[in-house]
Amino acid sequence: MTPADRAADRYRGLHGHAPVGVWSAPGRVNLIGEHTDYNNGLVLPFALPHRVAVAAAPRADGRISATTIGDDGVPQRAAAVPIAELAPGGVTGWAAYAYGVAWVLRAAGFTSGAELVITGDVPTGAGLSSSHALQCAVALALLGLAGVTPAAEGPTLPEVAEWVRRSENDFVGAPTGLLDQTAALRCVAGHALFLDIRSGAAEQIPFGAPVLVIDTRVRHALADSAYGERRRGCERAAELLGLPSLREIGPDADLHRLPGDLLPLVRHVVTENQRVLATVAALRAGTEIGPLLSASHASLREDYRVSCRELDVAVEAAEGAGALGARMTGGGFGGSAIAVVPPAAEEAVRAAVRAAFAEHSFTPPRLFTAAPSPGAGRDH
Ligand code: GAF
Repeated sequence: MTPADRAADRYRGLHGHAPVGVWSAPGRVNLIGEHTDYNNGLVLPFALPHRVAVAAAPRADGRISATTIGDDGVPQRAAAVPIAELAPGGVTGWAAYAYGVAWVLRAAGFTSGAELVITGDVPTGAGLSSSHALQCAVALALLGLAGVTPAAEGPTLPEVAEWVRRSENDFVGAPTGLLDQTAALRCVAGHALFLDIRSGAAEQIPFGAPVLVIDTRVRHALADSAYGERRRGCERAAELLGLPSLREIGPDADLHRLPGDLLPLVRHVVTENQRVLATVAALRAGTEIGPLLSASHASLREDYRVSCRELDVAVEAAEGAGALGARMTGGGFGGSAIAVVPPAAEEAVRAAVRAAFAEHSFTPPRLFTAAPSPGAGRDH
């Protein structure tokens, strides 16, 4: 059963009638372009086949209410709240992600109540953007109940991505960029999405090959605070250089004016944008992208310092067993790595990663291959 079918089925079971519709959105991996989005830079994500689905129907009382179905199948219901009364800090936990979207849509003029049932198969806490999949599916569901399909009429998908970012920054309180929402909303099957955050220009780059995803199954406590610190470091560096963002760094910029702790951050962002361009060029030319992925990982480990032992072990083991390239994907400090692996080496790479994790007494990793899959949309 797909997440969309399961959401519809569970909605019927919980509420005694069918939902008006079901909408879903995928998780993502970022092929390359890490920690560049909030620096106005370049990213290249693709959508996973795993999705979060939202079955929805209107409520006449102006309230939003949501139930999630956990991996164990047990429903967890968040209290119904009048949309007019939603305010940052007023809702915590998973419900903040869903209700924050209603809060931001209220400001855009969408104020009707809704009953939601949410379920999905995007691994949670794995750096694969399950929370953005949830937020984007909720956004499409709430707009869909109002009779609006983004792109066809009314708000565009980039506008919806911007709303979702605002709900995450201002309602949930996480200072993230635009990568994940845009990936969930705008990716298409068989392609990676080459996105320039500064200009908003987006191009679909054909990329059909599955990559190996290695979920390390750890997320270090440092992740959230370190993300904010890195972001503030980049903003401070741009300010010291007198630039609106690190994207505006030209070839003549005197980076040695920067304090020693900021220089490596800037070096990562500048070289990562260059690697995204080189990866897009390699995909177009049909040449190898693996070494660019490995160089990205080295830069995230040495300069940006957002990797961790488990991610490094995964990358080293994959490369040592025949992967053409590998890197952490997403924010870092745990979560997932990806590896580009020739089909003939896949079994050896999987075995090597498992063996390396066992040798270090890490929790066994979750391994799966994923090919670029469809973005968000209406299922029923
Ligand atoms: C997380 C954030 F949500 C994204 O905005 C992005 O910054 C990413 O980390 C790092 O590239 O997924």
